[in-house]
Amino acid sequence: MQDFRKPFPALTPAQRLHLEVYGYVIIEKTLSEERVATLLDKIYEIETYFRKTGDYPYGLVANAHSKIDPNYFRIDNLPHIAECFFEYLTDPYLVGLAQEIVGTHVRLLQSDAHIIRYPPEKMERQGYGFHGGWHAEFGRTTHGLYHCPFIKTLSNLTDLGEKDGGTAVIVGSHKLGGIERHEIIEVALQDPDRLIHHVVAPAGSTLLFFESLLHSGGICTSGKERVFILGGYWPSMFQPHQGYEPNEEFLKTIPEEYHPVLTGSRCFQLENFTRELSAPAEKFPFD
Ligand SMILES: O=C(O)CCC(=O)C(=O)O
Ligand SMILES: [Fe+2]
Repeated sequence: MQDFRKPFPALTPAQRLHLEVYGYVIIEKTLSEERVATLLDKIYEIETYFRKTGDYPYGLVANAHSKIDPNYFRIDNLPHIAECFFEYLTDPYLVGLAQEIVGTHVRLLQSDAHIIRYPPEKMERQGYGFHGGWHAEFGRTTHGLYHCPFIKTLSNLTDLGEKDGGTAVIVGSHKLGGIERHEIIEVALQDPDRLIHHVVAPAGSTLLFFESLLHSGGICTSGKERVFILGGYWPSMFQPHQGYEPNEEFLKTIPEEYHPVLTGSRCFQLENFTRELSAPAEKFPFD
């Protein structure tokens, strides 16, 4: 089976420990300024075209999750829409991170890009919308380290300061499968300064998290627009999420080695990617 090479371990020991304890880790500047600019241009170009014509360019199709509100534009199922999206979603380092924390070979189950520009008053009125908490019990532990089948890489394409509404997370909630979600949320809100963390990071950074972690869009009080792109990954033999099926025509145009991550063609021909906490990260980019 042809499959492109990814680093393993992709995380440094300190990054892996952060993820273990909090359920998320932020890796700063995973994307170069040039890649950030290219992604931003493409996402804005699609929005501008849509607002002008009421239609999507590049054969993009809306699914049940897509949004066209004046304050929120979201597009979905992206690998075949533009080269920069394909490169992002199949980036060997990002897929390496996904593979390491799922603990085996992964496939893409969802991909989306978001532009959020709510006025601050509306944001504050709406408050958090914590969700996730996705079956923490499905996780498994190897060498004392937790793996969840469903994980996300979420890269911010705009700089995120304290007031810019970066993703909010309830720290450590990724392992709290035995407690009702609403109870965890209510308790976390009793001491948000300690129990809720927000992404504050320069553009091009990546939030890596377990979907079992309770998370929400942050509350942006600065009025700054937030743009991000993300990939959701899970084991190869799982199905794509509805509306994110791979584009058959596009698959014919790309090298074979990219098929497994887009289609799950490895199915259950899986290896275990399990590490010890102190194992150093493999050098990446490769020599
Ligand atoms: O940062 C956000 O707005 C939340 C994103 C989110 O919920 C997700 O990617 O699953
Ligand atoms: Fe989410």
